[in-house]
Amino acid sequence: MWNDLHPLGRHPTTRGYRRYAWTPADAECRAWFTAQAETRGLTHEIDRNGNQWAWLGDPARGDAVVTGSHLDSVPDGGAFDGPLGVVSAFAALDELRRRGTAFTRPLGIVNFGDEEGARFGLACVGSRLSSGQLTRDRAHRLTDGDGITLPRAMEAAGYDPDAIGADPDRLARIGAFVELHVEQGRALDLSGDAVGVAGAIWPHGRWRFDFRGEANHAGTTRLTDRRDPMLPYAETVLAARREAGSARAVATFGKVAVEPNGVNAIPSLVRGWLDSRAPDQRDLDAVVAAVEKAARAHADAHGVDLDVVRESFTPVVEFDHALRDRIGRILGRDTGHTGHTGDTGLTVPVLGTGAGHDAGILSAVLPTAMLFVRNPTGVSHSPAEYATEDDCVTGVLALADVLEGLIHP
Ligand code: HGY
Ligand code: MN
Ligand code: MN
Repeated sequence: MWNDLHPLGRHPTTRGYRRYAWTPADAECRAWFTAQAETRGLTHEIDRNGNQWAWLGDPARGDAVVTGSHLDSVPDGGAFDGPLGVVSAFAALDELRRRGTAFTRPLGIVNFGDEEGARFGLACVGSRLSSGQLTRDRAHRLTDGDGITLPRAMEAAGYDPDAIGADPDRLARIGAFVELHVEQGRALDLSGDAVGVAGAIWPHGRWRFDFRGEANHAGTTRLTDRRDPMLPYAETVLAARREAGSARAVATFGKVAVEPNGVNAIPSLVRGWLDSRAPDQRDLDAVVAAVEKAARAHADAHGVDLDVVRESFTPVVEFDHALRDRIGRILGRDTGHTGHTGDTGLTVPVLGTGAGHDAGILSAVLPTAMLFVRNPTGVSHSPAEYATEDDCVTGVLALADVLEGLIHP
């Protein structure tokens, strides 16, 4: 299963993945999902927002147990972020069938569309739309770097952009959603555990900084006559690192767009995207405000105009404690974890994370939980992202235990 998915959307030289929403690579991954569902005799459907569902049993009966994740990637992302959760979902179903589990509740497997927001800039579009956290109008205004809007991209892929929107009836059928995900950090490597449970997701967001200066000749324009937007941008990148370092936060300018982007031209416009995250809202607000303040001061000093637009934001997520603890007991009992017993009394590590997930978005409307699988280097959003096969198998068995425990409490 893994080997069938592995080559899809992988760049031949960087070896990273470029599985962006509504592109041919995305369609190939969707075809893979459909094939996996069909070989298992599962019914399958794509909902109005492009999320894919495979079902054992009739979801209309309600109280379904659902697991899965996403198949799209960041630019040159790794093989595990998202796909590990979807492959493990199908493998866990195979394991439950091997065990002879009686499925007294509908079991669903999901591939959420456009979780990374790599093309249109907003994370978790599929799950935000379905849970009513993103309106159709706002989604229709999303535009990629080539000026293609989300509706145009959906139509080109054969989907109806006017159908998108909240899907409360579908989500009301779900009793619990459990997402397995490769850890994007080293907590499990440091604790010596193969699997952990998510406690919370930090509040996090994306802000676009538009520095507008004056295009001019790089060779003939005196330094004093310049209004060069690259300078306040560069100083703001350093300010973001400084401000995050002085707070319990992270801040990254990982994407920049320069117009006209000529070697011998002073730019007219430099667009930089800030990704910032912190354990609590107060820290996050303080860091972003400080970065914006610094950016404005630097822009003024260079005679450059600045606009700051918040493009994506997710408040802190505290996963459902009852579901978390139930899963922790299932895992602690079955896997004999040597992990530390935190304040939850669980023997399985409970991890906070700065990474956003569909399980975080859906936690606003239904009980959700996450399992993390050890990532020996912690590296993610990179072709170097990795998890050992042994740990991935342990993750599948843990997910099977959890699903069985939820179906047969
Ligand atoms: O950016 C994130 O936290 C996630 O990978 N979408
Ligand atoms: Mn990711
Ligand atoms: Mn992910």
